[in-house]
Parts: sequence; C-alpha cells; structure tokens
Amino acid sequence: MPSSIVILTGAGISAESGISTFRDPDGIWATVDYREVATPEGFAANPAKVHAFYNWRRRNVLTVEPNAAHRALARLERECPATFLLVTQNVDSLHERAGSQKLIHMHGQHDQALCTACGMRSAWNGEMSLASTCPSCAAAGHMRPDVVWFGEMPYQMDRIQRALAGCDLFVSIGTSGNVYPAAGFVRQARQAGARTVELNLEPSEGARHFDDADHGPATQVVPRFVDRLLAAGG
Ligand code: BJW
Repeated sequence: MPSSIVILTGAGISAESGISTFRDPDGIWATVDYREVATPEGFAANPAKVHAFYNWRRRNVLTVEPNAAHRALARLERECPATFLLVTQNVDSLHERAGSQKLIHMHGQHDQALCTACGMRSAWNGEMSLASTCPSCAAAGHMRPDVVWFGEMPYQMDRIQRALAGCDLFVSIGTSGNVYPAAGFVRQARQAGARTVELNLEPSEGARHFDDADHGPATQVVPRFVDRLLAAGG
C-alpha cells in the first residue's frame, strides 16, 4: 500500500474530452510550428499570432468537459489515505473541474494571464490581444498567456522535486515523454525507490523506466487502475 503518490498527467488524459494532443499524428504540432507559438522568441517575433493561437485554445477548452479519467483521479485523491500530489503538464482546467485539489499546473494555465510589466498573474477567460491591459498595473501591451514555453522554467519545480524524492508510487498518464523536465520524473521517482506505472494509449518514449504499464484509452485504464488501488486499501 503506497504512503505517498505522485501522478503526472499529459495531453492524453484530456484527449477523450475533445482537446487535441501535441505529438500524435493529428496533434497540434502537426499543423502549427511550436517555435512560432510556444517559445519566447516566437512571441517576441509575432505576438498577434501567439495570441490568436491561445485565444483559439482557450475558446476550445470552454466547450469541453472532464472525462472518467479526470474524475477517477479526483476520487483517488479523496478516498486514498496516502499523501497525494497531481502534477499536470496540461494548461486546461479539467482536473480542477473534476474535483482535484492537490494539483500543480507545471506548464501554466489557459485561464490565467501574466503581465510582463509588473509580473502579476490574473484570471483571464476572454480573448487576449496586444491591446489588453493588466488588471493590476493597467499597462497595455504587456499581457501574455500564463503558460510555460520551451526554454522557460516550469512552475513549482521545488515542490515537485520534494514530492518525487518522497514518493513510493509514481504514475504517468497520457504523456509521450518527449518534454523535459517532466519526462525525467519517472527516473527520479525510481531512484527514490518508488514503483512506477505508465497508463497511456501506447508505450511512451520512457516506457522502459516503468515497472508496470496498462496501455489503452485513459477513460478505461485510469478508472481501472484507481479501482484496483482503492480496492487494495489505498
Ligand atoms: C492517450 C490518449 C488517450 C493520446 N488516452 N493516452 C534537449 C534535451 C533535454 C531537454 C531539452 C533539450 N533541448 C531543450 C530541452 C528542454 C525542453 C525540452 O524538453 N525539449 C524537448 C522537446 C527535447 N524543455 C523546456 O524547455 C522546458 N523548460 C525547461 O527545461 O526549463 C529548464 C531551463 C530553462 C531555461 C534554460 C535552461 C533550462 C519547458 C517545456 C515547456 C513545454 N510547453 C508546452 C506548451 C505549454 C503551453 C501550451 O499548452 O501551449 O507544454 S509544449 C507541450 O508539450 C505542452 C505539453 O504540456 C508538453 C508535453 O506534451 P504531452 O502532454 O506529453 O503531449 P503529447 O502530445 O506529446 O503526448 C500525448 C500522449 O498521450 C501520447 O503518448 C499519446 O499516445 C497519448 N494519448 N490519446 C491515453 N485517449
């Protein structure tokens, strides 16, 4: 029975809710160049294009609902006596809408904006443009989506590293294992002595680092995993 669980999720957990993944054949990076929309250099070169990309993504998220996999993780957090941390790479809000509370958005959130003039973060559910003003300092032209682009430091890494160092169960769900530092978490958890489990549609880049795996759609494999864990007493 684990005493400390760390779960890492990626785009695959939200795929069946209707949000595109990034690197699948029909994923976002198949039609959009990540260098243009997901790097600080891309934003500096063409902020209007980046705003249009994230406005489209933000609108899309408003039309979708959490699925059985998000709900199963919220149930695990509620019912399992172990110390629990859910780390998501996703910028959608489907985990919190399903009821998850012990949650870190390591790559930021669609529904937040960051002012590059004053550094304040604010809730942001509408369109963002070059004309948007900061609700805190009132500066115009300095708002950006509060998401982590390539070359930027993911959020709350100290807290994540502490949880990985102390966990005895690490579960990776719906992530291809292409993007660091998240792709390295499984090795860190293993070094800490944790059992490592992959729940994904197919074996990920880091599949060899997992002790166990269940491959299939998240809405099937995640509820099955949570049912078994809770039936075993946590
Ligand atoms: C299903 C399913 C279903 C489908 N059920 N499963 C060389 C070596 C090592 C590292 C680097 C390097 N060169 C550069 C780096 C660092 C870089 C990096 O990792 N690059 C790699 C590409 C090599 N990383 C960074 O820059 C990060 N920062 C960093 O390292 O800071 C330290 C530092 C800072 C400054 C200087 C020096 C060091 C930041 C990474 C930020 C990533 N940002 C994005 C965009 C966020 C905003 C947005 O959403 O637009 O985050 S990119 C994108 O990828 C997004 C995702 O969170 C992330 C991960 O993708 P994910 O979730 O794994 O999705 P997919 O599509 O890849 O996979 C989906 C999986 O689901 C697949 O396996 C499917 O099979 C599966 N699936 N349907 C279950 N129904």
